Amino acid sequence: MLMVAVVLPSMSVVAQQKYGAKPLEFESLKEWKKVHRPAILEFFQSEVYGRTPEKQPKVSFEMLEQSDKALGGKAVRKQVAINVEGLPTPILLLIYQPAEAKGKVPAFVCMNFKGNHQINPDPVIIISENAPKGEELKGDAPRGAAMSRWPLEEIVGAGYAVATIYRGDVDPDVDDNFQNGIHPLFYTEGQSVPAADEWGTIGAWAWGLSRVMDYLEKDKSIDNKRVAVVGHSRLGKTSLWAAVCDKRFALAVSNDSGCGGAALSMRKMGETVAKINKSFPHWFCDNYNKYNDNEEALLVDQQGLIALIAPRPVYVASATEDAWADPEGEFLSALYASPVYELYGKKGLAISAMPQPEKPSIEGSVGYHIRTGKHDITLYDWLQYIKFANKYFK
Ligand code: GTR
Repeated sequence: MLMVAVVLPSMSVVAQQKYGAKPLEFESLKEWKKVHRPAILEFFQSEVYGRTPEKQPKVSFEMLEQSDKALGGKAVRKQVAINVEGLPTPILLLIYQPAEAKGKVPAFVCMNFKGNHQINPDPVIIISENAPKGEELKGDAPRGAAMSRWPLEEIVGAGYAVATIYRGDVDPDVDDNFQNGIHPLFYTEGQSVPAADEWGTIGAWAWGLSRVMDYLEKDKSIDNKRVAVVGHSRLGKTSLWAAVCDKRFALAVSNDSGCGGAALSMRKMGETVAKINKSFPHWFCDNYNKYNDNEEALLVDQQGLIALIAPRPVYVASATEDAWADPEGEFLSALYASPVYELYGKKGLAISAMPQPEKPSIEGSVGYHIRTGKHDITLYDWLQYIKFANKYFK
């Protein structure tokens, strides 16, 4: 997870280069690795999501609860406190994994929006102190309200573990000037907010996903070489960034991630950089504001983010009624990252034009589908991710 400052071998070449919103075509894998990859990584670290500080707090794990009779006996449930030194409350990790498994199982790591208890009505799920309560629930049933987004029986039935944490346990999704959540733990003496090139909330969430990976590495029933990171919408932006920051994620899925996720920004369709920075000033680093109504100044568009994950497989998904996330921009990003996969000898996206709804493309290392319907993550989406993951993990 440590992001070491990069010394760029050919800074002058890079400085003159603008990668834009185009296919990322380079001469050789060597050139990609030596020149372009470091420049693009540096750009996303310093101008978009912000750097993750190097100094790390102490993290420990505590098993709070365990049962092999979850989901009607189909699953083992584990609840683990991820204790971060200095953080007032633990990051609560909830895992469901197949009850009957021969050997270690692969896993999907996925952050949730409103608390672990919203993914399933299972009454034993511990409710985080940070989860929305009373009024803030806006009529949602407190337990199992997001169940449609978490088809646990299908995922566990397919032989996968699901490991989830609540975003608010890592960093609250509000513009609090970075006074709560994990940011203050990283401030150096005299510092009270992140510097312009330091992480915002998406960077913090990605850091949290890496702590889940730390736990999974210690859990002997999980195969830590077969862990996919999945996220929907703002958490899809986060899953892509988490996969860039942490190579232990062997596969990444971005579901309807839109602006600042998979979608190309320079198209200015749906949500734009200016709009996202205005509505969510805490998601990205301060430097990202330079690109408000100034997308052409970006060194590279969001296809660069996907390319940074290569050669590990990535799946990008869209929904037909999700114009705000610019489905075509999400598709093009996957397409434009593909030449980098080819440098590694892999097939990128196997198609070159936007497919029909419900016609997924999973032949290459870059997968894509567009589903009929709204901005959401559904059973249909998950079934495609399972199929895609099976190609690499089974
Ligand atoms: C919207 C935001 C999107 C997306 C979405 C979500 O309000 O504009 O970028 O992140 O929220 O997370 O559901």
